[in-house]
Amino acid sequence: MEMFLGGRLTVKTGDITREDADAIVNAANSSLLGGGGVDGAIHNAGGREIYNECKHIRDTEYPEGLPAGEAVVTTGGRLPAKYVIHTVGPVWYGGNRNEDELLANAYRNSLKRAGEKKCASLAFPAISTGVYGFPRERAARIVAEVITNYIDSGGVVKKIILVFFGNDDYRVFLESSGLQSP
Ligand code: AR6
Repeated sequence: MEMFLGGRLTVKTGDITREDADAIVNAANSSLLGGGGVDGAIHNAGGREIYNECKHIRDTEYPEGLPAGEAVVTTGGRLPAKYVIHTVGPVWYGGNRNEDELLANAYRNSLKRAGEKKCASLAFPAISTGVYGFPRERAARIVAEVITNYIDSGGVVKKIILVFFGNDDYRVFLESSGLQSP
């Protein structure tokens, strides 16, 4: 585990479904109705209540699906976290389809939603770097920049946690993010 940005950013390995933060972020897809990877793990661990709220949001607010870069909030169900913030990262098509900006938006809008719910702590998985194929090194630089700017501009979420599922992903992030230990 490493800390950055005056202790406000924690970078670690682990299973995000076990994080005891006010909210955790789900790397969902536009359907909001579940999938594999971290999405599957969150729905499995959190239970049916999360799915039911996602379905309601889908039916009432996003009949065409949640666009990439946007974020919505549900209960955390049986998870330790009070809320799950579902965001959709971009699918990587090579870098010329606005993927960088969409990834930054997914992080920014998740932080915004967490702030609206007065969350003091928020944990993120490595959005888009699994099935969606976003290069990990490039994602690391973007994520570090978004979080640095968020903290510098006085964002209400006091503690941000980046949870990497494997040691290799963790190491790549630390080597690529450009963040300096205090
Ligand atoms: N805790 C933390 N990180 C995890 C966990 C976990 N329990 N499980 C997986 N990861 P992915 P994406 C990591 O593929 O690329 C889903 O089917 C994983 O190792 O889950 O945004 C959705 O429904 C990787 O580093 O998300 C969408 O269809 C990271 O989480 C699609 O995948 C993200 O991998 C979204 O693809």
